[in-house]
Amino acid sequence: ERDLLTVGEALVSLRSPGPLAAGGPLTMHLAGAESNVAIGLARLGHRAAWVGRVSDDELGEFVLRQLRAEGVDTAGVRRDPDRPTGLMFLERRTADVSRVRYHRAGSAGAALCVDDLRAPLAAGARLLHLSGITPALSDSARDAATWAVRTAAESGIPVCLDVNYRAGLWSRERARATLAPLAGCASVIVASTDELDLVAEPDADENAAVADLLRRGVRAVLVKLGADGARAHTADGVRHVPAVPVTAVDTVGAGDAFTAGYLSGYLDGLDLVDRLRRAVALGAFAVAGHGDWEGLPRRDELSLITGSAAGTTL
Ligand code: KDG
Repeated sequence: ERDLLTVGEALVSLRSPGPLAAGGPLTMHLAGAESNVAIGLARLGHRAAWVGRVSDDELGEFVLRQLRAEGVDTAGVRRDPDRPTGLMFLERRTADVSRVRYHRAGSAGAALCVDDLRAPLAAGARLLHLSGITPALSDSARDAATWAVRTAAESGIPVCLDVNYRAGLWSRERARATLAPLAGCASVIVASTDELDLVAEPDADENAAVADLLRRGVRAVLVKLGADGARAHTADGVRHVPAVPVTAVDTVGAGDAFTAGYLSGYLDGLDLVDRLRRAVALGAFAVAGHGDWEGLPRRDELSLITGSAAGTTL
């Protein structure tokens, strides 16, 4: 059986080492929150599948080749002959500041619909993962994401929802109207502190949002704290783990790596704190290397940054 099914939009990311307006060389990479998570799990030896739509041209081919090279199952991917693969420009503006610009309106990924997901979901998986980016892409993608989450929950497949708010795609009010009801179907919610009120009441603080989510059946609420590590809230209370100290060179993809680490720990049957430790370890690998997912570890590399003693429990 498959361990993980993820649903989302994969993008081609074009990275510029300096100001975009000055031109110069760009490098081409695969990006996309859900495909990043799938790669993170595949690197650790789990059977991960990604579903979405890509263009029927060279860029769609590039996305598929990258995912296949990483061992991600792409059998359910639809090639769309009429729409382009979405682009993301990542511009390193200063050593510490990068800017993101999307060209994704009307993309193949945004044309995702319920029918694209029927067969992949019927094939089953131990977990379904989605981020709040997918329902923000279009009305049909919102319907597809909602259908997938509800169908998985009804058939007993635990759902992980990463809020992943993207201000360029929708307002906080629209995000909350879609994501708050969806969150009640999830087993795991991943959020940063400023995203929690998007899955609960407006202006809810962390404790109020967590109480609301746990009351609605969510089993674990994971709060990413960046360099301060992460907290997990469950019915048993709250646990915190510190971050793994590394030299951060690129924070894009860190949240997806964190989620992949947590889900890997879940699939391996680790307890909550060890899941969190694996989550922050993968987050550290992501920020310590360039690219969304390129620096993520294989299983035998987990101890590289955590020391061999910690590595044995990871
Ligand atoms: O989490 C990293 C993602 O933000 C990046 O890969 C692109 O999916 C993406 C998005 O929509 O921002």
